[in-house]
Amino acid sequence: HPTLTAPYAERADHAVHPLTSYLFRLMDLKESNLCLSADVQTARELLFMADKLGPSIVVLKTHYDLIAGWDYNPQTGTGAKLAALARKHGFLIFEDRKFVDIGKTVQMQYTAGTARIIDWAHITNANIHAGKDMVRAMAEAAARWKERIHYEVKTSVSVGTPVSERFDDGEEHGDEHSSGDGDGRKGSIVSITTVTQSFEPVDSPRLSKSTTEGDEVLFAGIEEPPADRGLLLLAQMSSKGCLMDKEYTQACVEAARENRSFVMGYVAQESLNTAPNDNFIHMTPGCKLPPPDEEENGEIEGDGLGQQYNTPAKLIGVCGTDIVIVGRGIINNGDPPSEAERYRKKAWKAYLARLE
Ligand code: BMP
Repeated sequence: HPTLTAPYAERADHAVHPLTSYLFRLMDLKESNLCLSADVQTARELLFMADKLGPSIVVLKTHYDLIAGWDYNPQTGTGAKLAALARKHGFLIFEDRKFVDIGKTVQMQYTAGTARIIDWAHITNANIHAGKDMVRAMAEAAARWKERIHYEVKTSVSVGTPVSERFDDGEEHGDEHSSGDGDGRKGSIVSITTVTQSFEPVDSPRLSKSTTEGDEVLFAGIEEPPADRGLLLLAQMSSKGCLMDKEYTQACVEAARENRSFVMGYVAQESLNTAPNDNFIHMTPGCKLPPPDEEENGEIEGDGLGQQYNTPAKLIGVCGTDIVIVGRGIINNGDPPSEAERYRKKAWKAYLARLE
């Protein structure tokens, strides 16, 4: 596994995908390899958690379809608000949608419909059981999305202008949007703001590297993420009795290598970087720490519904993942921001130990 002992900063320099490169740099800068799985009940709680825990994390993982009161308005809704918090604190948004269908359907689910995931989620993921062509379909959709963003920036049309007035490329841009807060405006692309607005620097001792370079305000020494979208392949799962076999996982590895400009890496339980030039990023759920007063080498109990847990030390240090994904371990704690810091420190320590 060629990437196990390479520092994240070094892997940033060699990453094919611009967003992977950005994420590795963000990890290095924030000294964090923690992703929060923000599986809370309401949009209000989601935004609260994103704001409070933002300084500790590099990725915020959502399941938009389990959030009550998700506001679909492209300019003022939950996706737009999350995107603003992502800019404020410097983290990427990962919608854990686990797309699985024929390519055409997946393209539509990814870019249109109610949630318009592509507009606010930097990263999403796919289960390739239906065949790897669907990865190419999503890559094409993301490339079209990027072209629109570039066009938007070049012509500096203001945010909030109806898409139908901004583009004349014969594509449907979801102008039928009706589930927002009803301000009568037609749909527009939330992520335009990602490109045109600047970060609000955050006051935190660990993130004291905020600087201004030229006209650009840099958050914690890093610019805004590139206007790219990335995909993680769901190669292995944490749940008991998971039916994803070795052959399926290997098919994910092949699909990743064939789509390096769109696939950032994997959701998996171990490192799948086996070839010398593999530099994919790995994110791993099923992560929990024992309470602070208990021994860390003890078993961590599952949730009784099939979820199985490992510690950050094992997942990062032994299994070789890059980012641990933690949900209930943090959210169900009485003090989520402190608990997130406890996880961040443990996971970062495991990474530093791996480098030695
Ligand atoms: P928790 O840490 O509370 O067990 O949450 C884990 C999160 O990661 C959930 O959002 C779940 O959907 C997701 N997940 C997982 O648990 N195992 C996988 O293999 C893939 C996942 O996306």
